[in-house]
Amino acid sequence: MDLSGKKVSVIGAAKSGIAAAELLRSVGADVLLSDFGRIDESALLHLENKKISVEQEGHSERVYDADLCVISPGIPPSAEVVKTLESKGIQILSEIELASRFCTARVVGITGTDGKTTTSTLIHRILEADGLRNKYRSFSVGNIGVPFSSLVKEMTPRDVAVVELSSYQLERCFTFRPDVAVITNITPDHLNRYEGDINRYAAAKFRIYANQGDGDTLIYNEDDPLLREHFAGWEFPFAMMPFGLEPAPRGGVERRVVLLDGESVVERTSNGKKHVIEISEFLKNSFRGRHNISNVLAAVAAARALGITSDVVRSVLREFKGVEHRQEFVVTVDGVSWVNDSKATNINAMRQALEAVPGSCVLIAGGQDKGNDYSSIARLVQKKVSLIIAMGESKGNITAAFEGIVAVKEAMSLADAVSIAHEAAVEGETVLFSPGCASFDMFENFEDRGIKFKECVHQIKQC
Ligand code: UMA
Repeated sequence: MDLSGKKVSVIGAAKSGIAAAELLRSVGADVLLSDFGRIDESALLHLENKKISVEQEGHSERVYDADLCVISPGIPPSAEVVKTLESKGIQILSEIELASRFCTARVVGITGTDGKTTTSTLIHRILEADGLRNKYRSFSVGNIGVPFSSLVKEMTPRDVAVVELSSYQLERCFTFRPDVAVITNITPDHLNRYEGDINRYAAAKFRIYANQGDGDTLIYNEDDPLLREHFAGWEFPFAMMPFGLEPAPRGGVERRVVLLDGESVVERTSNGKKHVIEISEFLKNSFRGRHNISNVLAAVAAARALGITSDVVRSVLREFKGVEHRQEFVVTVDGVSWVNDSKATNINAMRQALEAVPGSCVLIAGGQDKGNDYSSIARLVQKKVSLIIAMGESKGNITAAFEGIVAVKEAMSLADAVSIAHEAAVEGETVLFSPGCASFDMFENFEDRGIKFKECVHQIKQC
């Protein structure tokens, strides 16, 4: 893509926007980085050093004097600036699309509502281990927190980019073509951005395979009803690798990575079945639950598609201890296990965490509600939860949904929630912090929320 001398506006000056602006500047584009809020001082200094023009506290008319626009994922299609760009016929690319146009490495793209960070991390670790032997590098980028644009120019054709992709990032992708694409599942999330329509949300996710073709692979979870139905009976111009914990549907594509007797992961080869790993070898306190078996199946399938041997896969899986803020075991205090699942920003993630808890738990939940239907987990809550501690903006909704089903208390702050949980939980129980909501009502992001939770827990341990 020749952007030399082209005028490009970049909208949003947080991580993605800054990385996109730097990439564009490095290829000779005339860049304007525009944010409707304030840009922090250190970022301003950095951008000034890179000779990137910046405007803040509003998008001016200069934004529309452009040949092309690159947009940050957090900016919704309904934003005024987007509508104006569209009305003026200026092409808008996502930051991922931009980066992919400069990418020489092989690409593994991972999307889905839940499990994408764990699956991306597993695939990245497997590739890192294989890369040590075979002299290439794996780059973990995208929604995981490191913009694709920030590292794409370091990548060579020998390397692999493992790109975690949100639906936001897949919007406005037009030519992005991963060699291997993974869809972990699709359940309601972010529906406020998609006018309450799960099909619009799914359509954004499906952009992950839209440009795949001969030689590429699509890996998807057949246990997910929406995905199973979507891909049933279709013929695609690329390899399909369904996986699942449930028996395969009749007449579907034969699975190449299989869970045998609920115990062993095996690969189906032309010479029969080849053992990869027993699930007892990778499930552990810090990495547990059925959903993580699904994530492992997806990662093993990706490794297979990339031609990585099962001994590399096995050694990585045995050592894998999970990902921070995803059902992360924190500590045991007085016989009570504390688990940080701050990444659970929707009901499905909360459901998975509850299912993975051995025995009963005290659940701390709440935050910024994205239109949650709490009734969908009422039975599970009744079975597993001894007390719900509701916090944040949605505490009233949570109380209303679960009162009469299980004991509910409301907390004034996270520290208050932790202290109530400490008083209430009995030996052998788990305190699960799985908010099921976004974090922005009280915290900077889910990482900030998870770190603060762990701080509170360590404080009660010291008392
Ligand atoms: N802004 C404008 N004009 C507008 C609206 C917003 O200028 O009309 C500005 C804001 O003031 C802000 C910037 O745009 O400065 C926001 O950009 P952003 O929200 O895209 O933030 P980034 O730091 O670039 O982070 C993004 C992803 N954020 C979102 O999708 C909301 C990060 O995913 C990702 O890690 C990062 O790019 C690097 O690729 C986070 C996330 O919450 C983890 N993702 C959601 C999720 O996982 O559920 C989708």
